[in-house]
Amino acid sequence: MINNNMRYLMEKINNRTAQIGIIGLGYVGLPLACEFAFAGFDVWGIDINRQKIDSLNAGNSYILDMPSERFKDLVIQGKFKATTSFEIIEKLDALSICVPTPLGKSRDPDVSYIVSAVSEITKYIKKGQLIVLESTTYPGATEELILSELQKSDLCVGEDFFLAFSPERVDPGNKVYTTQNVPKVVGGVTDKCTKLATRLYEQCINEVKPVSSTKVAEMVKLLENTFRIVNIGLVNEIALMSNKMGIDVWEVIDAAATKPFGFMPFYPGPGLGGHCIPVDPFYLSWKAKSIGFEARFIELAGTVNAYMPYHVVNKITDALNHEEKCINGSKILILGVAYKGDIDDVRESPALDIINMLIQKGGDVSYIDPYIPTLKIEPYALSSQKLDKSILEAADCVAIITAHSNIDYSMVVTHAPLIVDTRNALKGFFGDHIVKL
Ligand code: SAJ
Repeated sequence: MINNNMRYLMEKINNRTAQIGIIGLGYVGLPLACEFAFAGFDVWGIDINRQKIDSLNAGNSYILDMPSERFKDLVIQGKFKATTSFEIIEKLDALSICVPTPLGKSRDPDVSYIVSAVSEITKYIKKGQLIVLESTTYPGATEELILSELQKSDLCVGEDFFLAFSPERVDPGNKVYTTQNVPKVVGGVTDKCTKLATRLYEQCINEVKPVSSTKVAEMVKLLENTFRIVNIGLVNEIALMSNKMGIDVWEVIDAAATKPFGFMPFYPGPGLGGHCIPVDPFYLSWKAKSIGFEARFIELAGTVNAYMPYHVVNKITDALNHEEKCINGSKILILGVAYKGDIDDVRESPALDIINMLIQKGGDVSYIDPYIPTLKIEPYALSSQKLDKSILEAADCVAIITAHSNIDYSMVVTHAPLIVDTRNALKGFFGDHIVKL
């Protein structure tokens, strides 16, 4: 039975007069806020970082996927406003939480950002509001961390307020799949919660997939990213085996990828970076462990992927050794340090571990990455060099760790005396001075 709260909110969603709030204005929250604003809603962005708020209110976007040219019109039209004050929640009808969910030092889930956002929401929550958690977390977290807190206010979920989980599926830097055209999974605590959250996202996202509960929605996201970490771990192990057998794993993968069904290519690399794949599956394995279940695939994939930076350092050591050189005292130029190609993010990038190990072994290490002007690897601070033939010729070894598409690889092949290519960036180039993963 639909009550007045639901009817009233549904009406405001349908005529797009609902006031929308997004907590956390990062690579997930800001594009989502903009999609609601482009759809005609008035949107408030809430973030604790004053610098971000000031930049956004000045019409400047710091997210590559949301260029300022598009963003600033929303600010000029007054459709998007940003604030550090959570008090605005009192004026909102719907609220999405898009805060980070990293791993703590002991690689356990760190849900502190969700907890602090919820503690603010409980101060200002009012009847009739819809709250959606988007941050990736373990199955059960929406109810354990949010529902339990909000119910302390004597408000009844599904009647007085509505609560759902909807996993973010943002692929930073992806020009084809954007917030608007990637199907959105939504699961509510009650049917009414699911219906309201589904209707809300339908206003700005092309396809919305309702599921029966928050736990199903939470598990959908974890399956998606566990699928990746396990398959990346598998292909890294195949690469290690192929290496020992003298087989070109890249040729193997390309040939296997001709199979039109039942196969999906993944590629070996120097390790696993980013804030999703190396993190999300460990939310699942942590929760599984808490109920006495060992998620062996996740743990094994983690072990294999964590070994890859060491394997790359061994490849560099062997390549230099072949030239009767050693790491100690050699000029080693790292090409690409972001965690994946064509983005400006170094979080968990394997390049950080590789550079640290090479410096520890006495290597004279420099790097080039057009997306990353400076790099801090305690206690070292490095700056990106400019790619030219002199820096290539001066290096004892060039290691391609991230394959940005805007690098002139023919210059690299022509002028670098020795190259360790961990990404098959030099596919189609040949030479005895090229060593592949
Ligand atoms: N990687 C490999 N081999 C591969 C694929 C990735 O070594 O075959 C490495 C990358 O170099 C990177 C790490 O794994 O260091 C993660 O790469 P990713 O392609 O999974 O990129 P992410 O971390 O940006 O993952 C995001 C995820 N999006 C969300 O969680 C919403 C993921 O679900 C997407 O599938 C992925 O983008 C994507 O497909 O690009």
